[in-house]
Amino acid sequence: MKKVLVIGASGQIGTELVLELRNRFGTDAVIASDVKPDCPELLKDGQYAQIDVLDREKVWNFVEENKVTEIYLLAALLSATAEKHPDFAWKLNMEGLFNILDLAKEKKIEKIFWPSSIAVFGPTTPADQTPQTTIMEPTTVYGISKQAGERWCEYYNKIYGVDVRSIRYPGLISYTSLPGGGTTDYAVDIFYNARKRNTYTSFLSEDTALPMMYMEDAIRATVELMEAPEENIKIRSSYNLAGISFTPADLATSIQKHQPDFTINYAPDFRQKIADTWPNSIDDSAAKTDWGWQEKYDIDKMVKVMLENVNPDWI
Ligand code: AKB
Repeated sequence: MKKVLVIGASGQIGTELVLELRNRFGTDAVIASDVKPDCPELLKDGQYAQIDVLDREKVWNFVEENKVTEIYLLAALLSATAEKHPDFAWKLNMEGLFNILDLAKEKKIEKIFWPSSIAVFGPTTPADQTPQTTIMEPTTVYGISKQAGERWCEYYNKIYGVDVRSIRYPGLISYTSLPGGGTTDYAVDIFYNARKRNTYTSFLSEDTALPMMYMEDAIRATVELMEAPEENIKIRSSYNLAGISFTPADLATSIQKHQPDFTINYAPDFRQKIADTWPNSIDDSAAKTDWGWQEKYDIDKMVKVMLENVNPDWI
């Protein structure tokens, strides 16, 4: 029987992923967990456990006691926070991954999802339509941890037969919970500020193009990848995934179609340096060929949904 454990369920991806998995496989089939003691409001209909992925013994006991078959490991420190806490970022992002990979190596679970990121690329990577396989010299702690993680995922698959699947997420845009600690977070903050103040000061410059994606597409991609037949998954490091590529100025123009008086200013901070090393756009033809990936949201469709749904009182 399928029993899914989502680790890091309180985060931006986790909340929506648990909702979608419960929708597809039933509430009882999906356990939400996070290091935080309290279950997020939206996930209170099902099982919740406080789990620190770094507590290997607790994770392993929990998995055995609850007969978990699949794990989605989302607990990680993102790019901006990782630069401030490099030691802890490395520990959480790497040790957390090993704790879960080893569970599958010992045949205690069947399948793992682990997210990588566009942060695996760096200043020497071709920035436009970045290919699946290319130069990867990341210069951030987060990017280095994700690149190392990719190599380990591929190794565990090749050497131990672990069924681990992964996506290089672009910046993700959603309204059910706030993102935390990423370089792409401006593309979420802007909507709260647009609704509350009709103005926004972007921490990235107006012409900084980055790959982004609306959360519904990202969640669908994640579940489609995990449900695809094992033989279709040819890439065991991580799949490139493209959605929408835009700059802060493009985003402001799209918002102005709904709020013509909306204004944007630019005050780049330390995150600009991180963004400057990341791709402008991504080639995701491998994901399309191998498991039939297709995005549904363009910038205008995403902007309309975000403006309609963000809660301005959250900021
Ligand atoms: C971040 O900005 O750190 C993340 C990512 C692109 O992985 N959103």
